[in-house]
Amino acid sequence: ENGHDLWLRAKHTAPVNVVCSGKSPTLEIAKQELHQGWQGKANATFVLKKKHDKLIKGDGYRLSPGGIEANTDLGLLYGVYDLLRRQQTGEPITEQVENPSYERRILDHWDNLDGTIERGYAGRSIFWHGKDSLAVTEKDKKLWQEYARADASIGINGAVLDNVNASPLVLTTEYLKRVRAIAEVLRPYGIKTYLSVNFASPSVIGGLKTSDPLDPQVKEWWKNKAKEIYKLIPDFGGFLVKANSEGQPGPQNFGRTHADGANTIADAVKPYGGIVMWRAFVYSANDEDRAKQAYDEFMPLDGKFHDNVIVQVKNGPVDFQPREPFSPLFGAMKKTPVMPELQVTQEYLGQAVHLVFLAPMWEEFLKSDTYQEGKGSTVARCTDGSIFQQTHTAIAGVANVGLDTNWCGHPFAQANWYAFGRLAWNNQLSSDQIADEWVKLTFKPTPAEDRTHSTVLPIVWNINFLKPVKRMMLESREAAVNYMMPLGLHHIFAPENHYGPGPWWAPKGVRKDWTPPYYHQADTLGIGFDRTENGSNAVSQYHEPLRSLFNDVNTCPEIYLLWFHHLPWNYQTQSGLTLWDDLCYHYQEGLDQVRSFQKTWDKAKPYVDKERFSVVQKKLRKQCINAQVWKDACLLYFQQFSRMPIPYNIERPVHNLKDLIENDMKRIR
Ligand code: BDP
Repeated sequence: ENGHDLWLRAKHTAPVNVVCSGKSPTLEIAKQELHQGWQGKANATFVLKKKHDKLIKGDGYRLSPGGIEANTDLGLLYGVYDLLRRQQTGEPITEQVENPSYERRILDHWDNLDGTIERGYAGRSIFWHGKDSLAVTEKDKKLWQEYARADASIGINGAVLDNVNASPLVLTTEYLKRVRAIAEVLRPYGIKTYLSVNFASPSVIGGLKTSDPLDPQVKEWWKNKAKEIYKLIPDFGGFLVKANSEGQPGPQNFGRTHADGANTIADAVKPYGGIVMWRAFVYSANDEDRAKQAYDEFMPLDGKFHDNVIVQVKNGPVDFQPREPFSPLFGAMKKTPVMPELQVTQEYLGQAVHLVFLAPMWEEFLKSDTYQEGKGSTVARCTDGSIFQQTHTAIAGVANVGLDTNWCGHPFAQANWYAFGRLAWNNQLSSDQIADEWVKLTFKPTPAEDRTHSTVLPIVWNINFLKPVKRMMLESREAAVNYMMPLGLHHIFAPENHYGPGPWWAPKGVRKDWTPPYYHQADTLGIGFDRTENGSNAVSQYHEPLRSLFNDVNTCPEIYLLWFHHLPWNYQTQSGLTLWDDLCYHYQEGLDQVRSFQKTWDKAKPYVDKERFSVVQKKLRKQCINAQVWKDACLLYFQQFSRMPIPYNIERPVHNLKDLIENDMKRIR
């Protein structure tokens, strides 16, 4: 068992008679999946039928015990995956219509053309192996097909094939040919290809004197490029752009706005139905609170973007932290469609070492109420078209997929890929439901399978494996928050690799907003970033009643306390403890939680294959060691300012601060 099969493990158990009159590569896949995965009544007849039905939207479908109806072939395929999932997990198959929450459900691969992956922790790229390996091999195609199948099985219908820090080369003909080959494999599974593009491409590879988006030659260049691409890939999805952010070129280099830049590129793909996803991840090295900058730059442009542009916004206002409040751009922009960008790869959440199930974080985000159009204006509703009229709706997840045999590095990181797809399809799903499905699909032994343990009664398996493992997953994100940055702390990571702690890291000459002390602001008087009206006033970017709620320390949710407030060490929290003591207890709690995960997993041993058992066991051990480092590093460092004792009923640190600072925290993995 090497984990390569992900959640797609249904073995042929019974013959089925599939009735389907249409013909297409997608329908062939649908039929094949049914034959190979059917677990219903033997020799039953199952009908796949294209039918125009007003209740079915986009690639949605109507599922019933005897068959599936959909408007599109892809809808039928999605219905088949749903049916097979229900057969495997034992969920009822009653008549129901399933429609996707978002039109575009996209994975962003931060894959560089040389095969490395920015923030990838599961090996090298499945798409790129460098400029000397642009020829497509059978091995490539097999892997892309497996990838496409996994995506389609959870409803993902788009893939951005290269890093947002984009190389202009991806738009040259030799690379585009490889993109075409990838697109051909992905197409029958309903996955459109997209590319991240470098804003300076017209001058870098086009030989133009400028990349000014208002220059007629530049406009012409983008139009011709789009024409070339659509000739190769008629269903090409469009472009993703990171501009004027972290050193990337953009329209501001030419005195133009984000809207000018986005519109020029959007106009080029418009005739072919393409879109531009323009990222709002911008912040410059100035005195303005970094958390405010995306809103400040983009709000004035609301309504200025052409209708095939979607502004892509990270869930939080800073950067994929273990916990952030939602970015105030959600809901605020009313005339411009906004799409959430989530990070599936765990850059700031333990990478491929820590077991952290991200669905609870995304659920918290999607269900956050922005109040923009009154109560109930959740981020989910502000982005899926149910509140604002939008020509396009979309959601993106930064992928955690690489060449590792098990795709994601950590067996449980597969659950985050799964969860992203499921939430993109249905943004109302609960984390509990997603974890339940994933654990059953990924680990449940079928009677036909020859596992080392004897046949496990489902009920025993449910009690001894499903329940505790699910509980561990559902608790794991809060555990990470507790041992890394509880009570609203954020971005106190070691630099660059963002894995271990580095609250002290602030060398001279480094941009302040790249150093942890900028974010925690600890001094002898207290800790936390003052974003109230008396501080940076970031609270003003939120709609009432949130603005006042966050602004007032007495009503600010404690999970965001130090995000919005700078408070004295002896400030009394809701628990009745001093802030310092409460912080200590949170760090201890996080560490204790990881220890309990180790026990949970050890107890699960009889119910899981040797291989995955041992991989996860080893990783949990590392996670525990690292959680201890996090706790000791943060408490010993902050204690220099609080000058208060660590509460005597929690464990003493086992490291010395000096050693921790001298040891390169980047390498604690
Ligand atoms: C940060 C990552 C960096 C990305 C950047 C982005 O550390 O590697 O390039 O986000 O999203 O979190 O553009």
